[in-house]
Amino acid sequence: MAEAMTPVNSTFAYPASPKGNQVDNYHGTTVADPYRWLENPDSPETKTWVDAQNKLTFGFLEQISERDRIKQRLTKLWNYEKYSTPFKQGDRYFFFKNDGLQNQSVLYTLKSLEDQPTVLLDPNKLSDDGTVALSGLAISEDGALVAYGLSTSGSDWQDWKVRQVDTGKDLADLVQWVKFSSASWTKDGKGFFYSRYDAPKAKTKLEDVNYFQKLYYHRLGTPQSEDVLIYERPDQKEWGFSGDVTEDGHYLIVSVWLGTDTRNLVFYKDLITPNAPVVELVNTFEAEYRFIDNEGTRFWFSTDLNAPRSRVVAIDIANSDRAQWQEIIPEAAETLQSVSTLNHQFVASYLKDAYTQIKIFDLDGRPVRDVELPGIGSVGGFGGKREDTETFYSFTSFTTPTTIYRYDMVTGKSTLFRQPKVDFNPQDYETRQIFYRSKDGTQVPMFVVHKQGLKLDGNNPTLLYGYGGFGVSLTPSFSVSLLVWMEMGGVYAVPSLRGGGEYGEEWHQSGMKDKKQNVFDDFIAAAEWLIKNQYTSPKKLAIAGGSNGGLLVGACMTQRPDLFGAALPDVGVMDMLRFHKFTIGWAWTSEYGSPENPDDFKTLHTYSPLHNLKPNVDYPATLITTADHDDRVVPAHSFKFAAALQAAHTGTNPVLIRIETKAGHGAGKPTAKMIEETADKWAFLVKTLEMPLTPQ
Ligand code: X97
Repeated sequence: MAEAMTPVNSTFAYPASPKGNQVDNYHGTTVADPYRWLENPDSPETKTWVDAQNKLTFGFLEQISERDRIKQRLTKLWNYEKYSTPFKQGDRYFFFKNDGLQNQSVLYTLKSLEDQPTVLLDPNKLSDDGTVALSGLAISEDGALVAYGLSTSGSDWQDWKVRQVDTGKDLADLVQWVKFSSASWTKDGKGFFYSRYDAPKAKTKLEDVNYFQKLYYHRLGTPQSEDVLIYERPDQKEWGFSGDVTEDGHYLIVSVWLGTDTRNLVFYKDLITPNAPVVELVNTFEAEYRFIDNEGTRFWFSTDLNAPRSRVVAIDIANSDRAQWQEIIPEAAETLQSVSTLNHQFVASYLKDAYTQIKIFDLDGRPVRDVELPGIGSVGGFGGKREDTETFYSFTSFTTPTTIYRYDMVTGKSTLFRQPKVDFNPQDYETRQIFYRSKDGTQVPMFVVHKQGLKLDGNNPTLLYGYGGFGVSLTPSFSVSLLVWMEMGGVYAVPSLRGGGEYGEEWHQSGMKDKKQNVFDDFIAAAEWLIKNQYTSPKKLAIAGGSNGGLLVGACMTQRPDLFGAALPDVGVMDMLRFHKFTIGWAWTSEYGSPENPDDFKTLHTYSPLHNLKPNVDYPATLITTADHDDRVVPAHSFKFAAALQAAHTGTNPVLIRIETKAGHGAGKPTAKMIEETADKWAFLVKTLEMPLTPQ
């Protein structure tokens, strides 16, 4: 390792990040990787570096006088009762509720919705600091048993246990090394299907690659070592398997997934006929198939086969010849997102310009009605059994806290079920959806939210947030963090970038692999639109995103450092040449391409945030965030990017990294940590965007 150097500019003395001499040859191109040593999270050097970075970051944040006040306001507003949609299993209802500031939501059960609910599972009791989270749930057919997955400190790894609903007591069962899996009970309630990996080495379980997932059956009352292997493919290390028992209990649907590729295979196994084999129903990766339900041998799937915005087809497994497949609900102008069956009808959830529409069809695909929704927002729910006539859904928008409605499938009437009380007036805010043109002329929608009566004087602090990948859609939703940002005078803007799923698989593919630059161009064009239309100016404009959105922020700040005042890349993929070497990173090669492929390497090298920082550039004020147990996107991405940014950067803007402890990629993060993190980010923006704070 070379001599330790401490880059100093007029404000900050960054921790020493010694440069090693690692150089790699990619298809004839040599690429230096001086901070390779930061890939080892357990070395004394990395630990010292992390401590020093956090010391500098928190030292900076603590000096921001508004930080405490922001935290107080967040805490006050966050403290309201939050309900999930209730769901029914056997003769019971279940739902989640968070009192307000509880670190984790609590699972309740009750026999009738008028009864007093009883606590079934309170994750807050499982740790002192809320770092054990419920990350999976499956209830047996009769509602008597609950299989539940627990994740510790934000890791993707899960332990599954089983609780008796009547007694609230756990059985002795313990199922370990589960990841990227749900659980599905056999109808007799004697056990459940789940997927797992081989046990990793304890020391490197947060970094080691995950290959060879296997599908198992766990029989209640037996040790995991006796679980029955249902399916594995030693010849296909990348295949993953998810097992779902059909509502009639007759079949196990085995969906084969290949990383984050949207295309999958579909196999099934007859659970009634003893020793029935796993049968291949769809055995080429050419489209996405999502099982909806079945009536005997007639299986319904939603699929994007020859329909990028998706449609519903019926396949008779007794005669599964493709020529015999029937189209039930054709592709529409809107994008089909999910389908369930209730009251012997299909409930189909669509996205129109990134907001939800719900349509009901009969089982032959004839339209029945549209569900009238309270506004432009996002809807979840519509769970239940095929014969149920009662169901529940949630509605949220940028200014509507998640509200729960009961829906009667027979009358088509919605009735308010749970209305949260949050201390703000939605009328004080306005949401617009505008459409702008990206670099190549593509029209992109963007939600813009802010206080009513905003002055378009080019001077408003603005937070531009994006994701842009994996077919993931960003749809309107309420958050206290956003509300507090707007209370401080902030504008919030969310474009529906290419790479997302808002307009179906074509939209997704137009932001993938060698078209990834389209995503960054869309984000940059969004920034330029906000500036041109007098919302803000570069000095007042911050960009934020997490995970694939952290990559987005990293790529855009390296391409256009002049365009942004601040950047908040959270748990980002920053090293596009090595992402495939850790945990599940290889799964993203369907989206990004692979550094092992010469053409893909060229593309990746042109935008990889880590490899596109230039010396002596005045980068935007940057707060990189990550966490020590992030085993989805290992923190090494953020560590290496921070070291390289601090070395390359000139000027007085702070470029800092905040490393959270006992936390991961985001799922299951305790409320206390979320509030702290948001307070730190907003304080960072108040300081670096020089926001005039009006007292609250
Ligand atoms: C993942 O990396 C998830 C990794 C594991 N995984 C797959 N396919 C999923 C899954 O590789 O869980 C999947 C689930 C949701 C969305 C997409 C894929 C799977 C599919 C079917 C059955 C079982 C599992 N994801 C990406 C991520 O976290 C984005 C969405 C999920 N990234 C981090 C991408 C870059 C940064």
